[in-house]
Amino acid sequence: MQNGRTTITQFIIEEQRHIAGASGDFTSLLNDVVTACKVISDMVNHGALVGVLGAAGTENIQGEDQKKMDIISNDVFLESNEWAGHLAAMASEEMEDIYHIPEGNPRGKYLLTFDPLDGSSNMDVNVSVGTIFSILRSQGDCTNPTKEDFLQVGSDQVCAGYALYGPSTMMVLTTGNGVNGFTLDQNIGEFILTHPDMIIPAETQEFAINASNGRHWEEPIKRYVDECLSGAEGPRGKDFNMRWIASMVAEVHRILMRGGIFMYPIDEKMKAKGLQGKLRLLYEANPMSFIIEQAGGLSTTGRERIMDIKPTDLHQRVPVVLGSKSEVERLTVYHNEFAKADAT
Ligand code: AHM
Ligand code: MG
Repeated sequence: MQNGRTTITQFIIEEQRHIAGASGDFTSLLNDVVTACKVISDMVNHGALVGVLGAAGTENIQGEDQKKMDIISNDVFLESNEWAGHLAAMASEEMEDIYHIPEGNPRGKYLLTFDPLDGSSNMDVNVSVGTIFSILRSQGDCTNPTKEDFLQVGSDQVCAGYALYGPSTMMVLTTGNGVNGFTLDQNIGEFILTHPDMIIPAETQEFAINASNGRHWEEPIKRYVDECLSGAEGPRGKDFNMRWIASMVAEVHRILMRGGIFMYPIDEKMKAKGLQGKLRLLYEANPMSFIIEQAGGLSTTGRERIMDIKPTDLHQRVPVVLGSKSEVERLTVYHNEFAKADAT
């Protein structure tokens, strides 16, 4: 406790006490992840003062330009988590192959996947960015892990979370027992429980999509967005609001706080390039899906539940439709109706 307030460490320790056979390994791992996020938060916060803005001049495995902070925050995550002996290996959006724990360091039973700085194109314009992570149990040999060990369905995640570097820095976590939010108290350097038992409001009148891709969308997405835009005079009978921050962490956080739906669907332009979607299953879609479902929402590709997908590749991409339950269900119905009409 901290002046009657619950710190994130205390919260995790108390949660783990209810789990039979918990050895303290997981608590300790999560502490290292939290430390990494605090370090990244500090750098994001100081921005130009510490020379971390701008492009790195390199590309990641997906052929995307890397920002300086993409590389720095990736290194911070590796350094914070490679020494304590809780992990068998790590995988990141910014690295082509899995990261092996250096020779001489102890190894453990968990795997860590992360997107160290999601929405990093927002860094240079001082808009919210975040870190997304997921913890899996290693299924194979802890001493000699392979890429295949990471290819687990999302429903097998042990823990998922994100840090949001916004007006305040927040950490939102699930270990499969609801979703809790913590705010970083900069004065004492601790995350404090400020948002217990987060639940996504069921009713919503807000949607989020990059509308500049509108001409490439599939019919079900076009129909859904058209109906929202028709407002009170249209089939939905109410006006909708729209947001697009281009920062998934900020977008998901808004949905947790006041409801809504977030869509990054597959479109004709992606299909022509042989892409399955924009967002990555292991580093973005699965952890966010775990959080959304634990907060009472739904997360799908439009066609199937994201956490049921058996990954075939470390950097696999998927379409993402997540948020308030009734809206995601409506989009699933539109996809099913479209598929039926297409088959006849
Ligand atoms: P990143 O991991 O390279 O930052 O890309 C993921 C981000 C998401 O945070 C966001 O939802 C999306 O890309 C925005 O894409 P776009 O610029 O096409 O709107
Ligand atoms: Mg990302």
